Amino acid sequence: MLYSVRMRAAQGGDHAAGGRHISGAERLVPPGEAAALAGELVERALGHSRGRADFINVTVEAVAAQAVRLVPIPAVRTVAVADATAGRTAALEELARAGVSAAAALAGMDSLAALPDSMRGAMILCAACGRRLDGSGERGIRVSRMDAADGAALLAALRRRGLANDHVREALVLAAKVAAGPGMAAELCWSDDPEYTAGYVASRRGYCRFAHLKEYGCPVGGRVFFAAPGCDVAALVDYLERQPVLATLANWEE
Ligand code: WAQ
Ligand code: MG
Repeated sequence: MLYSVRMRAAQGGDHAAGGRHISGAERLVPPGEAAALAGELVERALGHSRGRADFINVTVEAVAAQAVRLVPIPAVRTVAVADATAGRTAALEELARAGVSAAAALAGMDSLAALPDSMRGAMILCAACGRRLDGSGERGIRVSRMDAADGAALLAALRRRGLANDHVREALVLAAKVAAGPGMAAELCWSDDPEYTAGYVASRRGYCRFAHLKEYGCPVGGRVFFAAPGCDVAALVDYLERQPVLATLANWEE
């Protein structure tokens, strides 16, 4: 038995009542780790650089071990870019290589860049025409019920690459789950933490990092999932929100 432990924090009340998104986290742990983790996530929410949370929701929910699916953590590449403008140009090129049309890639980039503030979840766009496919509005689709299969091994592997920080670890696990989704073509992401400018494009080509996808100090980040044309959006959303997933390093070369 595993427990899904998830936290979402907002300022100005519950997200559902219009509160501003501050922080969120998703983990999948053995019962013995759930209580300490819940406390850790509350602490994280209270100390977040996006601002002081006045609403924190922690959910702890059992997940049947036999329901868990294993997915591979994508290989990581880092593209050196001088600033956010260069990073976004390079990210558009990577999206094209992943099979996203130029129009859709630009629509995704523009949707993130135009957000007045960060959403709690992600937008799903058609990888061919760029149209928004999910009906979740300003909330976005929240990917949930995932973790690294072996957190210590992932941390060690990231350390060897000089990438051992929470942002990379959590983003890799999320990207692993998303990339394995039915009908998924690619993902575009940059952080909503004002001091963290990096972002990535993930696809079956791997996890391609860019040191800068936004300006330093900007509190607006987000995620766009590009779905292949003809994708069953309801099945994809159900997978993203509900399918328990552990991400493994199986395909990583050392
Ligand atoms: N499901 C869907 N969308 C999410 C989720 C989730 N579980 N978690 C975050 N988001 C969305 C939401 O709109 C956030 O505002 C946005 O993504 C950014 O989230 O290789 O730190 O947790 O150096 O701030 C990427 C680069 C860091 C890491 C990403 O994202 C690297 C990051 P954050
Ligand atoms: Mg953040």
